[in-house]
Amino acid sequence: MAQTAIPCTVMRGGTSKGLYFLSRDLPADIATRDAVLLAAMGSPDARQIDGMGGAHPLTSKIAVVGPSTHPDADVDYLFLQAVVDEARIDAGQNCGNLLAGVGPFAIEAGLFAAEDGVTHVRINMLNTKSLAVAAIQTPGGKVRYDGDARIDGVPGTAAPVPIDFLDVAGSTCGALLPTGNARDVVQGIELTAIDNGMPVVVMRAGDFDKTGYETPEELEADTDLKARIEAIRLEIGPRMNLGDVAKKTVPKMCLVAPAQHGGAICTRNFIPHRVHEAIGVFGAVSVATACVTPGSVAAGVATVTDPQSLEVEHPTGFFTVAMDVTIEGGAVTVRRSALLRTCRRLMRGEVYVPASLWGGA
Ligand code: NQM
Repeated sequence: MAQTAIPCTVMRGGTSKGLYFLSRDLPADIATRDAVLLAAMGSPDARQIDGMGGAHPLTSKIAVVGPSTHPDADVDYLFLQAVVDEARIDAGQNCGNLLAGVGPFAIEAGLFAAEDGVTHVRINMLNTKSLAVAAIQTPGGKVRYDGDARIDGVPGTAAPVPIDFLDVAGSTCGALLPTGNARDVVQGIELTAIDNGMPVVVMRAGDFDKTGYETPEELEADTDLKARIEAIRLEIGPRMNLGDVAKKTVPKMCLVAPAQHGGAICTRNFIPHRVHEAIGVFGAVSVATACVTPGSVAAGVATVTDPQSLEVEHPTGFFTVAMDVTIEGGAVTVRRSALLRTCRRLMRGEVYVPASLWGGA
């Protein structure tokens, strides 16, 4: 079979892993691009055996990076989720984990010149039309991957990649509280629908007769629970301005319980059908925002000692979200949120797809 070779880098970004491409190396036509990316990943197939995907949503991710089309940014970043067992590339959500690798990838690819010391890369996140600033360690003008920063869900330590978000509130749903309420009731379950960078539905684990401290495997094995959560997701999705969400990866469905280890809140996050081993970046930012939103389901469960810095507990540790929020008359305004990630370049080379799909750039 004739094959087309496409330049590609594999990176761990935060607690996820994916393929990074320069936009100029992929087909411009979206249908052709998606067919090429599905072939590169090996989707649809539960094992993704004929491609690069890792058979889980967290390892079946793609970052497409190119020159900035925004006057205040240095590079464009488009996140694409390759659905593991369906022939579907989903551009309907952002990913703050792969985001951590975008700056290093752009510098290594020559898209953006590094400074000696720390290079601030301003990233135009195309999925949510919002901006992030990532600080990349670049001693001597070269990306440094090793360092002392530790994030839960990743073994060992690496160079810190602190990331700031300025304008992500309501970036997918049009409003921080897209239903207009801090609390709604759907199918008898009280919930908070929120979007501070990721559409998330927060519900009490106890309302499903769960502790909220189960492992992801235990929750995934409970088919009744999954069916109830999916039914709520399908009903609340359109009310969050997301339309029919049957074939979408948003909203994420988050079960919360009181913190167990001194954090603000404990989470188990359905993304939306598998349960996250940790929690997504914007998922954590959205849950943290819910914790400081008066009247929300999360606020009723959380212990918030410092609204500027919240520790979100998840199955493999903590996710710390720094926030600058003002709360006036029950309305929350998020000025800025920030967090720490790490990343590592794992491989650079060419990924092969059938030439029958695309002949190359
Ligand atoms: O919420 C998982 C991940 C994500 C997305 C998901 C993410 C985010 O952990 O910003 O990072 O919820 O799909 O990579």
